[in-house]
Amino acid sequence: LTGPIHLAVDLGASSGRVIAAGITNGKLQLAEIWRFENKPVRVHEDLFWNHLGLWQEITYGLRLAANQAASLPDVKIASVGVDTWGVDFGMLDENDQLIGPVRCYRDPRNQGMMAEAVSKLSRDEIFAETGLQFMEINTLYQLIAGRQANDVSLQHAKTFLMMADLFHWMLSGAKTIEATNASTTQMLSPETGQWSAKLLSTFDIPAELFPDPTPAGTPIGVVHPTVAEITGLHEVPVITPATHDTASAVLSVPAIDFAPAKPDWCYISSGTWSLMGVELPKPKVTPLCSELNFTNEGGVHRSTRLLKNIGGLWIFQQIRASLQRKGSAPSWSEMVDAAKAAAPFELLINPDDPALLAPTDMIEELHALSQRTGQAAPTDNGVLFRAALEGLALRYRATLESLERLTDSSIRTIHIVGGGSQNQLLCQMTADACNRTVVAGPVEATAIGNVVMQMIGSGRLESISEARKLIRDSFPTTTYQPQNTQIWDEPAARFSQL
Ligand code: ADP
Ligand code: LRH
Repeated sequence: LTGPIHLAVDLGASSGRVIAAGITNGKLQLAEIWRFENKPVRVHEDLFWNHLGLWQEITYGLRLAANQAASLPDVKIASVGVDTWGVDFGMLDENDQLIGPVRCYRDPRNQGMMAEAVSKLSRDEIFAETGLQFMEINTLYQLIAGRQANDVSLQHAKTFLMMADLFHWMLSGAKTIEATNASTTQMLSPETGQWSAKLLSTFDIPAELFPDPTPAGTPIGVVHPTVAEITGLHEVPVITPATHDTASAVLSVPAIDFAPAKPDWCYISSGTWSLMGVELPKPKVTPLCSELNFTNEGGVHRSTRLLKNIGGLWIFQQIRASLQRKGSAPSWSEMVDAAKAAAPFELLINPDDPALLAPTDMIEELHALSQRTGQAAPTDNGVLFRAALEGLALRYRATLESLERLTDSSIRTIHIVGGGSQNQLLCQMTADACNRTVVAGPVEATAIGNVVMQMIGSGRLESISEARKLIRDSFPTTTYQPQNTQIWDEPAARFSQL
């Protein structure tokens, strides 16, 4: 890398990384500086994130970046920005002290809170105010759960920050909420981009906790002197990217057009979750959208990400975690090879089955699921690996149909970005089940989206179109054409009855 370098701190639900990026000879170049694990921490029934451990990893990674930059003659760190998963948050008290641990969206105390909410304000009214899909993990239901539990952190809170904003505050002292991640709360109006006063007052959530949303690409401060001491990033600007990882990932889809009214491509941001949708110029807060339970999340430059959350590679990850606990630790490619070798459609799994959201042991849960749904017990782990991937492909097929209905358009290409784009079997299954061309890559979509937004914010890139051209010119993609599509028809019919 040479010249000005932008640092992306990119935290996913399964891992975090610090990535440095610069432009050399018209190409965006990335260097992975530091990578670390992330996983929820259980204490009795409660589920948290280890946010202080994450902060330690982040500052360690930033220190490495500063050291490497100092050893290279033409390199200068120009800015830093953080993105994370959506919906989760932390709070500060009146003295700007962090209050309590940070909860994980899979925390069981959220169960039943959606029903609680719609008993106060109808589902239609909540949807009209927010345009968001109904999922128990949404911030709104987490806050209602906190109120119900008389959580002291809520009683003492003076500032509410989403996860990435919390890390921006730790980095710089700035208390901001970036708009794309704020849009995942189900408390923001997609029309105005502001907090919904009606929702906050209905659920007794104090409006003064919430800073006004800040657009992605805004410089929000510089690295705080105390953090500069440990990282070496003296006076480095902090520029907020699209802090919602999915918004950053969608920004780096190597498509040509930005937010077309009639999209002919869709994306799957493939990681712990699969986020499948289209990028539109305006929200679609329609009865059909509500019925199909799609979401209108905020994208960069006030675009809309009309998408659906699909249970994702979480199941695949948790099968592996279960095996790890028993002492075997297959690699991703070993799991994919075993899935390839297994017979197709032995077990159908709906990745959005609520029982799979946070089971104690995924393998045991999948055996219980096979019984509950009247399917044969899986004969070996290969069947489970394959079923986790086939379940995703089948869910993508149904979601594609809904997307085309919703947007009244024909989708020709599915872009798969993120860690899951490396899973060639899943990419081919997606092409086959959906009968569409799949274009896979880039893998580090989120970090790329993060840095290009910092480049736009610092004036180094002019527009989203220029950023996307740079991405197309810089990262190779792999194309999968549909094959044997008809073998998916019968399982798709069975799947829809699950
Ligand atoms: P998140 O941001 O949610 O933490 P990532 O985008 O980092 O997720 O994707 C992680 C997932 O990518 C893993 O769970 C794994 O299934 C998949 N993955 C990572 N590396 C590979 C690989 N080499 N081959 C196949 N799949 C992979
Ligand atoms: C993906 C993601 C998704 C959210 C979920 C909590 O990492 O941000 O967009 O719904 O995590």
